[in-house]
Amino acid sequence: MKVRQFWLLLQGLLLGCVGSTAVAQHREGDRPNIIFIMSDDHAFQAISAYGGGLNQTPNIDRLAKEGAIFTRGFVTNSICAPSRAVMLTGKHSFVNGKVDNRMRFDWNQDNFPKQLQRNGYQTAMIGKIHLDGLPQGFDYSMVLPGQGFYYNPDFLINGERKRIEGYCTEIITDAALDWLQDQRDPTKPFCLFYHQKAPHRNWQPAPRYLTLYDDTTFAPPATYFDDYAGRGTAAKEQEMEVAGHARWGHDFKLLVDPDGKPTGFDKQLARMTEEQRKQWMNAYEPKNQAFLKAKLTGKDLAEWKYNRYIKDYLRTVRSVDDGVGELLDYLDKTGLSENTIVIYTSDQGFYLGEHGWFDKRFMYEESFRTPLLMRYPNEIKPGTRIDELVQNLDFAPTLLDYAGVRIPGDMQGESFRDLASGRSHRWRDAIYYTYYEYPAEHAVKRHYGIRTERYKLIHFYYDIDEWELYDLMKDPQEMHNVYNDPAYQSVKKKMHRKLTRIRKKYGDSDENDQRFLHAYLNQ
Ligand code: SGN
Ligand code: CA
Repeated sequence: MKVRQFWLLLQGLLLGCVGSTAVAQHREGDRPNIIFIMSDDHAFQAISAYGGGLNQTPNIDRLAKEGAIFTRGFVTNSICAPSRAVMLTGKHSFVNGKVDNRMRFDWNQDNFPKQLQRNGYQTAMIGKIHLDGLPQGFDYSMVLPGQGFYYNPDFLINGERKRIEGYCTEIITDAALDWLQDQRDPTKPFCLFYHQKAPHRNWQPAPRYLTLYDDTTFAPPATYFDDYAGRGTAAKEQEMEVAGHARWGHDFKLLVDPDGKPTGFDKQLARMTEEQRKQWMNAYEPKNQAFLKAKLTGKDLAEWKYNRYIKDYLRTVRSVDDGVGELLDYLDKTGLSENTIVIYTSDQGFYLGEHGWFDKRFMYEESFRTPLLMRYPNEIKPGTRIDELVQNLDFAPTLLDYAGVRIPGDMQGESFRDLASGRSHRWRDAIYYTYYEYPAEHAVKRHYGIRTERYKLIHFYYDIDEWELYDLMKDPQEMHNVYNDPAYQSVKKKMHRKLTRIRKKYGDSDENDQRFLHAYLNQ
């Protein structure tokens, strides 16, 4: 029997049982299920499918092998909550209104899960969303309030607060599997948001991975000791250097600093159970004591800090990858793999020591770019590689397209469904970026800019007025601002023209920038 006939028969039987006309309109076999996996601050450099060489992520890599890897996936605003708002609405920050982490998000506006719901999908949101208020567009939500905790986190389950004992990444995976197994309505297609908090700062690993990489020494990236000489004020004045700004307790997990002063990290341990604390202390105290005894200085100290940072970061990534594996296994086991789109992405990229940094926010590549992998056996050939400039702005229209739902005219992104299937390679030649959260933690100045395949033009404003231009082909690490280089004057003019055009296309302006600045300074 053909698959389609089988589904029709099955739906007929179901209809007979439940007598619902809604089921007749939305046959499960017709429309794909969606599992939208997002982790928080997961750098593409820490996914082995991207070839970074740092770690192994065999489960996330499966999506690249069995589906598509996007080599130029970008965000529109490299910070958590705004990025999620863009992903939900398909609109730039200055249109959906959530321009920085502090501003309130208006859940009453339309979003793509609401559209899916209206069109017969069952929807659920499990994990980190970082947008306050009860999530709208979901039949079920189980979300971390704010940033959430790694150990024994609280959740808001359909709005009701409950503390769950265990490790955050594993709890979120279990909850996603439980939802698929027990709460899913098999007569409807589903869209599940499975969103991890990890590997967000402060990078606390799971009990089982506290000593992973203890026997490895990681060499910092080539630009770790960057002195920012080739760039302007913004790169120099940030506060996100691993060696200079990360904290002894919060980030490096020392109970006392090298001068013997308590760091306050014990307060974080207080959240753990007796057993968790014991395991933690057994794993960290020997390495902490060895560090304090060694009395490192200068370059050695900077390299130790990088190692403590990257190991904890990669340990948390390991649990994320495990969770993806469990989910993919579940889909295989239940026969759902074929008709389920699985997307893996992050709310933005992250610096893993490049330019000496952790955190994100900048329009420079490591934080502007974000991992993007997608599997959908019905349409995407295994081993597909996509180099076009796609953005998180495109998720909403793309997923609506797959679901057969009309894409609202006011969404600003575009469906990349045809790119993924190889049906067409007609695509945009430039993408637009904005960043607003300044003055704030990490001191990354306000900026906006445009990126084409080869060039990037950025304008930093508010307390400075500086332009930067990068030739990404000759200078992929963005070490040399060529804005004033005579050889680049015609490129510069062209990029300025493009920037003006793209700002107009999306409806952005200096007035917008001033309006959001005013709101920010007066909140
Ligand atoms: C916290 C972190 C910052 C991070 C922001 C935003 N500090 O404030 O390092 O930039 O979140 O991250 S911490 O002391 O709480 O660890 S975001 O991903 O939510 O935008
Ligand atoms: Ca984030």
